Order: sequence, then structure tokens, then C-alpha cells
Amino acid sequence: MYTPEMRESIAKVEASRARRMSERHPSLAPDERQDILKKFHPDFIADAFRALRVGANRGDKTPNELADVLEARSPIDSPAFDLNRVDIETDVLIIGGGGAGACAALLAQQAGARVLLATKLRFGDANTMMAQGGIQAADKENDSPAQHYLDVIGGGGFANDPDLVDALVSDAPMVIAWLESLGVMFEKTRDGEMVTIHGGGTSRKRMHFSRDYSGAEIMRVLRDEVRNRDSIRVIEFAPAIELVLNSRGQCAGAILQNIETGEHLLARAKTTIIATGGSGRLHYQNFPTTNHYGATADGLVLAYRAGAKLAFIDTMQYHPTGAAYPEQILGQLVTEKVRGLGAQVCNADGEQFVYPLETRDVESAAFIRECRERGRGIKTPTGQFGVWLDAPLIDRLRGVGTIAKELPAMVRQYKRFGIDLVKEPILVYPTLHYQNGGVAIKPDGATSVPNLFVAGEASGGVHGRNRLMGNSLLDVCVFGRRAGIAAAERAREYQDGAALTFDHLARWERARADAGLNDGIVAPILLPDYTRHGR
Ligand code: MEZ
Repeated sequence: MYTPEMRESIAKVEASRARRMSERHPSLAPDERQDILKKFHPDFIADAFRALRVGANRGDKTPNELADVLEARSPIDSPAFDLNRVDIETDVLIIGGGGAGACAALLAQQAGARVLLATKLRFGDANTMMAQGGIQAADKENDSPAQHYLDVIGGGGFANDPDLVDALVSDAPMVIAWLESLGVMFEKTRDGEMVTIHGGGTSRKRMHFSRDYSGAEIMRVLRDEVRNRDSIRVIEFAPAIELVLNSRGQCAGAILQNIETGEHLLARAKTTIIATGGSGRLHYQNFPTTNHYGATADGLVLAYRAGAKLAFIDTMQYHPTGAAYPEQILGQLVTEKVRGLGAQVCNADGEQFVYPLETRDVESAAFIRECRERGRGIKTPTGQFGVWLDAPLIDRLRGVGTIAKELPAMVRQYKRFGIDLVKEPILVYPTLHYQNGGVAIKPDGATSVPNLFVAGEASGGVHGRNRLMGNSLLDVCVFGRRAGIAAAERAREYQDGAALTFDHLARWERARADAGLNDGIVAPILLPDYTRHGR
């Protein structure tokens, strides 16, 4: 499968392997970390961002592609819409069927609420399902939530919301025990102890995992659990396309759209939780992505139009090891667990140029520098650049059979293209992976819009300017659970009697007109536009 030029470079990686096994990893001085971030990380490409012209974050910079959808018009023709014809009534409406939505549904139902979970695609089609390497929790003797807290804050550039980080790390050990009690099969030793490894930026081994499909395993169990509870109603292929508020200014539900027929359903709810995930399918700066097809920033668009404040919308995460070759899997995730198990990163000359477990922002910037500035990347037949991830090193370091056991999905992914991960390095390059920011929340998921909660990747603040591996699966569980509990409690206190309105849409259109916005963009876009991007 590799070209002769690539084979020549692979020979250099193989030749340096024995030496690299005993040599010290290269290390970056703190100043150098900042320098390469500023020079090579996509968050610092000035003309890829612009200031928002309307809404609660007016004046704040965000990627051009996200600005387009945040400033867009609603798909709802509000004067013509009959808000008196309610199709579904519920206590808690959850928008989104990934990990955060499922956790929220379980905890809201447990708290006695009637729950409706509406999801754009199938229940479980979400970034949670695609997370591979693991979930962090400080539940070992040599670790503590305080240690975890310091790692999260350090990884996030010391910008994180401290209360959210506190909630994340404090709930983590309980979340692992809860997931296990529901049936998640984490990797354990023969005597029943959880196996944990490092991720980038972790000072302790606290990554719990299920082989290299941890997210799929967690989603499998959460989805089954939701399906087993009768008082949770799930509607698939029904994305929310607009929020509905009431005359008290509280969020009071949403308009769902049957994605097949286009028919609208008015779902009235005492409280609403947005759990729609991220925005990788907006392909910022034309990057490929690890994200599922539905990751189009829908929740941010809805919450923003309703008046919610967003946080950290100027920072995205580029996972260092996206597949750079073969082209059929361009941008797909090569889990950080590969590096967590010991694989090193090499340039075209077979030399290590960066510590493999730097935080993702720094690691990605170092890959880009190696290819763009130093000219030591490897070029593929379609003109992509990449660096080598020396996966075969894992079996040398940890014993033959480790790769097959620990990375079965990765092995299968590459085998389809004639590449043997056990024997050959693979080519990787940063890929758009995660939205570091989102709707600003409190530790219970509450937003600046009354009765509107947000959980998971659609929220912003906990990860600061860079998330660590394994804190996303954790985030969806911690804040999904918290939002579910808080939304159910708020629903119990809710007083009926306020009329439904689209006043926020009238305000929005006035603000757009005042800002001179008269383009035809309508959002949420629901699915990526591959005709425009030509992907
Ligand atoms: O948290 C993540 O993003 C994750 C687990 C990804 C991975 O590399 O496997």
C-alpha cells in the first residue's frame, strides 16, 4: 500500500527504532511551547476568524464558518407558525442522542420527570460513539481529584472555569463506578483491578478504557439503559430547528423537524437540555475531521439565537493523530491510546522530534511545524503531508500481542487498506476533533437563558483552551447527569400559564437588520454541505 518513497522513509524509522527505545524523548522549553502554538496552531491563523456582529457575544472572535451559522436566520417563519398547536408535552426535553443526552435522560427520569429525547439521526449517532482511547478518573491510590484538577487546568492553558473543573474531577470516580454498575466493560487485570494508562498531559495513569472503542462501549450501555426505561420517549431523525420561549422569557421547548418529511412538531417542555455535541463537520480552515456527520453546531446556533452567552468559541481542538494516509480514511481518528501505549512520532528521517504525550494543542502544532517549516514531513500521492506514528514499537516495549489486544479497531481499520499496524508505522497529521468552547454553563448545566440547560461538547468552559484526552467522555457523563438532575428539579417547580412566543426571533431579526446582515444563510444546517466544500 505504501509508495516506494514512503517505504524508503519507513526504512529509516525502522533503523532508528532500537536506538529510540532507550533514548530520552525530545522536550520543549515552556517558551518554545508558546512559540510553536502561536506560529503553527490553527487557532492562531488570524484571517480564519472574525468578530460576531449580533448576539450576546457580539465583538467576540470565532472561526468564520461558525460565525456564519451563529449569525444566520432561523428556518422558522415565525409570524406564520401556530404556537397554539402543541404536538408533544413533556417535563424535560433533551435535544441530542449522544452520551450527554443519554445521561441527562437517565438522571432526569430517575428524578421523576417525563422525558422526551429527540435526536437528529439515530440514537447514538454522536461523537461519544466515536471516542476511542478512554475516560479519565482519579480513582487510584496514587492519584486524586486535586491532581486531576491541576492537569485539566494546565492542559486548558489555565483559562478553564474552576467551578466546572471542580465538578468534572470530583464526580469522575463516581461516574466510572456508575458506568460499571450499568454494564460498561472496562479493561481490568485478572484480579479485577481497573487498568489505567497515560494520555497527553496527564501526570498520573488515569485513563480507563475498553480496548480502543471506549466510547462505543459506553454509548452501547447508556443507550440500552435509556431504551429499557419506559418513561423516556425517544424520537429519532427529529432535529430541533428552533427553540420556543414563553412570555416569561423562559425556554419552553423546541420545534422538531421530521428529517424525512420536513414536517414540524412543537414539543412543549418545562425545561430543555441541549446536548447536540460539536461542530467538526463545519470543517474549520478546511481541515478533515474525526466527527460524526451530525456535528454541525446546531445547539450553539439555537441557544445563541435565544440569547445564551457562549464561551471559548475562538478555540478548537485539532487531534494530532488523524489518519493522513490512505486517502479513504483521511482525518479519521487514530486514538491517542497508541501514543499512551508507547508509540513515538518520527519525521521523514526516522527521528523523534516531539515528546509523544504533549498536550494536543502543542503536539499538533509540532507536527505542523515539522511538515511546513522544517520540511521533514512525508508527502502522500495526493499531496497530503504527515509524520510517522511508530506503532510497532508498542509490541517491542510491552510484549508481542499488545497491539492486537489493545488496539483491535485500529488494526482492523488499517488492515482494510493492506497496512499492518503491528509491523508498519502509519502516517498521521492533525485533524479537527473537538470544540473546546460552547454555551457557557454553571456546574448544573444552567445557561443564561432560564430553563435552558446545556451538557457535553455543546457547552463551554470546563476545558479552557484545550481539552485533555479522556475528559470528553467524562464531561458528557458528569454534566449530562448534572443537567438531567437540575432540569428535572426545575421542571417540578415550573408554574404553568405562560404563553409560548417567538419574540426572541423577532428580536434576532431586528438585531441582524441593525447590523446590516441580509445574507441568506439559514441555520442550524443539520448536515454538512459537501457540495460547497467539494469533499
Ligand atoms: O477524549 C478523546 O478525544 C479521545 C478519547 C480520543 C482518542 O484519542 O482516543
